[in-house]
Amino acid sequence: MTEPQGTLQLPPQLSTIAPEVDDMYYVIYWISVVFFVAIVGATVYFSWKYRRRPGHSSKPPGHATALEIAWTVAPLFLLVWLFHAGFTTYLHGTVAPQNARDIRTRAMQWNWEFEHEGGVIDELNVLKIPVGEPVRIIMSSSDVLHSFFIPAFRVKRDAVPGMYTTLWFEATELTDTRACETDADCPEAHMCGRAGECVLPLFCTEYCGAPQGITDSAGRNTNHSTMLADVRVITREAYDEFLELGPPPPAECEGSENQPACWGEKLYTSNGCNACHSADGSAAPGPTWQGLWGRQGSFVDGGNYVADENYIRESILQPQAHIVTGYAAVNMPPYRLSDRQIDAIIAYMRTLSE
Ligand code: HEC
Ligand SMILES: [Cu+2]
Repeated sequence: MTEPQGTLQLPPQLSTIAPEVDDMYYVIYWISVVFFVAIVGATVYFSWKYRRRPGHSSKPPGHATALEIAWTVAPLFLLVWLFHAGFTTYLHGTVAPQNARDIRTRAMQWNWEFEHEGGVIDELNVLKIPVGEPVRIIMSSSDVLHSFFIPAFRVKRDAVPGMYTTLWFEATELTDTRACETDADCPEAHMCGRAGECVLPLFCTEYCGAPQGITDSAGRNTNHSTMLADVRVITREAYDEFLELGPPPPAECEGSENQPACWGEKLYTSNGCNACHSADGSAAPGPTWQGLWGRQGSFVDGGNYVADENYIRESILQPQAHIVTGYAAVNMPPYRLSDRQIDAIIAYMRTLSE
């Protein structure tokens, strides 16, 4: 596999549409160079040829209709052709192929959230995509105008509050995820991502943020120029596995002695379970999770249960299947969590029953 090379002006072409976009760019670039040289050259030449000299007086030229028509019509053809070629490329980048994988993308100050098929929501600011498959990005914004830009793919479009915008691309190369400490350790057009591995950068190119260097209480950036996401092009197999298993445990839980429970506790708050379930036995709209694991209970429509793995799994995915006695007044919404995430929640619940 040869590394696609960038040029002095443009980064390497890592998507199927990149060559088409670059060709268009170079056509316009060279047309501009040719006209620039011709016009400036003629100006300089005529200024010298018809400079003021003693014994020469000006002889104003007459009117050359044929010449005037020629230099009006010739650029017209050129411009119409340029419009046609540019618009065709634009349409290629806009209309996604039928078999494209959908990724819902939510832009917010100052993060990117990606939701894949089946409702799998990845870690914030991490975009995983399969190589060699068209991917459609369906964007929305929850606050202000943002703009989605991946230079190596030559795609860019605004994320607008109150409407959906889409774009699509097909990545042609796996991301070289070698370990890194700074961007300089990574190949051309890559940056050193949050996991200490090289990734492709996804920028927000809209000025959507506060002044430099302001961070919120959680230490997150609140500055649009650092509203960066890591793009990782992975194999189809790895992508399918990701869709099935969901996102991996968060990095903060690495090295924790009960990693699944640590992850489960994070999911408890990040999914808002804590709004209805307490972890310490205190009263809440839903049953407390303290002592839930292994507890015996009854349903409003009769029947008893013991809270085991299958029961908890069903309670999360289809909460309305069985209603716990005493809790018929509040409806728990169904959650789309992966098996691994449910396992993590169960691991956390178990720590509340010890
Ligand atoms: C809007 C409030 C609400 C939210 C949010 C909520 N639940 Fe519930 N949950 C309930 C109520 C009410 C019940 C009891 C009625 C029932 O069985 O549906 C319940 C029941 C359960 C049960 C069975 C408890 C028992 O005592 O048998 C489990 C397990 C559960 N929820 C897990 C979760 C998880 C995991 C989340 C977050 C991903 C969550 N819930 C979010 C309201 C909520
Ligand atoms: Cu932004």
